[in-house]
Amino acid sequence: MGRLLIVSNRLPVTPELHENGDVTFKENVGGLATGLGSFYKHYDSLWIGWCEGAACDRYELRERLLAEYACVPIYLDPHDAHLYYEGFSNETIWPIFHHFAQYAQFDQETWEAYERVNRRFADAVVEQLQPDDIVWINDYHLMLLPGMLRERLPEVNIGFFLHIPFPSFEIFRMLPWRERILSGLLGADVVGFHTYDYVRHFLSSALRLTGHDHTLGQIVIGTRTIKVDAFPMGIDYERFASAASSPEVAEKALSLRTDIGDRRFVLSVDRLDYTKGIPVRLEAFEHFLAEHPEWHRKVGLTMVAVPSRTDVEHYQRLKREVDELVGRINGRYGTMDWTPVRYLYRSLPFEELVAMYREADVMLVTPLRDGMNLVAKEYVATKDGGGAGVLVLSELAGSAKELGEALIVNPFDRADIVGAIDRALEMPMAEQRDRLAAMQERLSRYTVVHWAEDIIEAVEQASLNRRERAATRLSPEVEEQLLSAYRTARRRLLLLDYDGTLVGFSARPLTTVPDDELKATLRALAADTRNEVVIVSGRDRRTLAEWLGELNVSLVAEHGAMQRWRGGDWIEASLPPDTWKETARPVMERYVDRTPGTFVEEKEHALVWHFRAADPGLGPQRARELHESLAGLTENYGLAIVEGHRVLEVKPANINKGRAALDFAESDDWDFMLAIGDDRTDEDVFEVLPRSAYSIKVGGGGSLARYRADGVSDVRSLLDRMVR
Ligand code: ADQ
Repeated sequence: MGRLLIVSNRLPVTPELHENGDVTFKENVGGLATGLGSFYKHYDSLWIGWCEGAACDRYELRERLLAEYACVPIYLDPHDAHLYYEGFSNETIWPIFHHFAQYAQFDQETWEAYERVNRRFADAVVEQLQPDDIVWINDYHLMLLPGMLRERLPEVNIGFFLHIPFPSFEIFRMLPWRERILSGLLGADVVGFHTYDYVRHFLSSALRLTGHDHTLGQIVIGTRTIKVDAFPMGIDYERFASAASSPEVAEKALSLRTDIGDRRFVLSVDRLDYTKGIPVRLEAFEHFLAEHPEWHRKVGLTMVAVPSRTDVEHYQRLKREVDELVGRINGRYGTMDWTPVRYLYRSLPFEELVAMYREADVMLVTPLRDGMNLVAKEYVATKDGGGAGVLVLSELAGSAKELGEALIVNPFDRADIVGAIDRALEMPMAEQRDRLAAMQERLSRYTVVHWAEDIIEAVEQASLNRRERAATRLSPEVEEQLLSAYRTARRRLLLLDYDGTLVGFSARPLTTVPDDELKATLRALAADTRNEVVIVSGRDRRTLAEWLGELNVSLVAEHGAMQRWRGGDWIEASLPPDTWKETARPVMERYVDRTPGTFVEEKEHALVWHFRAADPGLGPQRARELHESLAGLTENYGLAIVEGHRVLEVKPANINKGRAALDFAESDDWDFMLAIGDDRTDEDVFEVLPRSAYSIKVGGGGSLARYRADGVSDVRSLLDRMVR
């Protein structure tokens, strides 16, 4: 593979301009930057991101960032940056994706800025990109970027990872720009989330809004396959585990202990964000003190809150609320020598943070919703080497999925948190260590580097798959080869499926009448005496005769139950009587009543249940149930149940398109054969044809066909070229 291009909102370093004009660089702390810092320097990679601040637009800075940090800065117009970052990213996406819909702003102006900035990122990536590079895009600020890149460079390798939760469809649907965001994300080859719950939410939104279903997390769109999966982010475990025993940390821990005395030490550390559940946590601590006077003066909560998004109104309000709560608790319970809540509103240097983790007897991590929460993992890691302590963890943090040995709480349930604090303070040391050890085992294996490698490997695999598929693509070269074989042939057989191959789908099957252009193409093909054109369809004979009967082509109706050879009459296959319909019809009609948007189509020898217009989640589920309900019939009457594109068809088992195709294939000495089709029933045709035949599958998914076309328009343009 080529290089790795990491793209995120911010670069891992920030340039600082000093009064004397010098510029120095400060490494940013925080999940991705710190975790991947060492990793990305070892890879042949570049990091592309927004560079904020007065120093950024200085020309010589670009060169230094590139040479010293392998970073490519993007400069944004400050007004646009504000609308994109504080605006759309943090006032629309952040609240909606964390299920705080009541805080979300829907503002066309910030959306447009978000689009513009994503396009700026796309320009910057395209400028750097070389063939075979992997582009790894991070987080909610850049959700349109995968789609924008895909549009410009269809073959580019893209991984996307979302660090925050993906909301349930019922909340996601509120976003006026929901389709645009989904199609942006679906531009990637791999879309990653922290947990399987977010994967589920994403897949359900994709199905409901774009109609694309998935198989085992793979969505097929045209000839592209998108892998959607959970990759739980880890931490730089060693860094935290070893720091805990370093002399600097030991010194800080000692001075911390001197401050606290022999009181029990409860800690919480987060950005000051409304998703982190800080007020409920404080109230729970207040109630704990009210219910457990025996712990007064014996325990203290230290709450570290890092200032965050201070320009956004909801954050300012939260700040006031937290200040008041802390004041209230300390006013009510504090004494001359005991402050129940110590509140630090600032960021801490690494050693000081680790010293806090090391000393904390209880760590309270109770977000109302959190993509992962790395603080919980960092706390566990610093206890490696024999430390004790209890992690109280919200079930709504992604990390709860991996840290089952923590005391798991519902962060909205104050009483639950109160109970957990009590239990944590009373927990025997041996149990504390056992629980920590189990979590440490897991976290030390699945580190941040492991996580990053997993994502990159998934993108590499997707890229290999793409190359394999490209080999079977109906490329211009293959098309030329096919056309030249066609032109020199004397006897040619063309077996063409109708729906999904010559015309697109519609919720109502009777509306996909052939247009004049299609008829003209088929007429011209049929006019060539060297050609035998056969429409091989699942449709009933009346519709086929009405729509295509005037053309000089052969027709195969109901998957081969009836054939009308060019110039002849309809011939029926010998079939047992259709008495089975009397049993099957009422069963299918019951499903129509229970599933709005569905209907039964009756053909001469088949019954079809159509669910294209049904709820996209319910339709396939009911289809499976119906399949089960009808299963008994199939053996007794010699029937087959065939699943097509949003249809379930019951028909005689010994009838299939392959048999009909074979009748035509064996009727002459063809020196050119072409079969085109899009669904399962066309596979029977591909299967019976000799290897020398040209077979083309329309769309993605497994197939026996030799080649693939993206869609109906590719098929039509190929046929047009044949008659030209
Ligand atoms: P955050 O919401 O920022 O991240 P979190 O995962 O806890 O939340 O990461 C915070 C990071 O900042 C930690 O590495 C922590 O050490 C550091 N930090 C916190 N308080 C600090 C302090 N006072 N001083 C110094 N450093 C401090 C988003 C999502 C999360 C997801 C991460 C990573 O909201 O759900 O886990 O991205 O994907």
